[in-house]
Amino acid sequence: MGNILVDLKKAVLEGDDDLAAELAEKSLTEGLDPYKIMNEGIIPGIQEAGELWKQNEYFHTDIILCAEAFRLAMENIEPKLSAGERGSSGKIVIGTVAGDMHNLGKTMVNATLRGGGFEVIDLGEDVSKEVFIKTVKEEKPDILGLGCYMTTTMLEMKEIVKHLENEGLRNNVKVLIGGVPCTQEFADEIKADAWGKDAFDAVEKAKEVMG
Ligand code: B12
Repeated sequence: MGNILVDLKKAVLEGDDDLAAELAEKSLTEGLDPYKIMNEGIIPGIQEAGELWKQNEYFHTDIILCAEAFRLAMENIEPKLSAGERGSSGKIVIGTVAGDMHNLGKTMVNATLRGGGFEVIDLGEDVSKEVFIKTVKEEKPDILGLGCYMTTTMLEMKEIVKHLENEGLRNNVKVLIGGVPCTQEFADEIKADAWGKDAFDAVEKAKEVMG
């Protein structure tokens, strides 16, 4: 019997969405831990696709197929990751900042946060600072999660923190940032409360800033 997670990684890497969805479901029926499926099957597939893109061996169209395979595989395991009691840890509004359409990392963070008992309101991608501010006012979340995946959209996070200050909301909400170009130094620089390195660290940091 071959290793199903190796096959799942390959399906994501090759952008075979039907197969990726099928293997994710099969891994669950075989009793594999959903976190293991995500960490050892789905994530390595998309990571390797990113590497191939960097080396100009994959093109934009290849990555789009990989992203779809990633999405369908995650769709199957997400309900199993989200086992925590909804809202027991706090409420978080999350979104990808303006000008940025990446969402795979955020999808995973949403799943682990829900698994950690957070109520998650996902505003989607390319979210303007006005929408973030309006939602903070309306939903009064404990945490505002900002995802940013390109160096070119990083400063948008600084703007959002500034706007929270200007609107007198900064003390009401913790700001948690994440995404490829983010670092702890950058979080400090823009006066965010914390930076989450990956989907698991996101939950740790969310719990930490909640005290
Ligand atoms: C997949 C991908 C795409 C897909 C996105 C599909 C989708 N639905 O998201 C497509 C093909 C559409 C795409 C488009 C583009 N992309 Co792109 N993309 C990638 C790629 C290969 C992988 C990103 C990814 O999903 N990684 C997997 C996830 C699981 O990892 P992650 O995002 O890091 O998330 C983890 C952590 O960061 C953290 N985390 C994530 N979010 C959050 C949020 C919070 C609050 C917290 C606490 C933690 C956290 O937890 C996650 C799980 O562990 C990266 C390369 C790379 N190395 O990242 C380039 C990359 C991000 N893209 C890049 C570029 C340039 C583009 C385009 C401009 C290309 C173009 N010329 O059209 C467009 C931009 C479109 C736009 N306006 O946004 C560049 C950015 C360079 C830069 N300036 O910084 C990268 C780095 C590639 C490169 N080396 O050049 N892209």
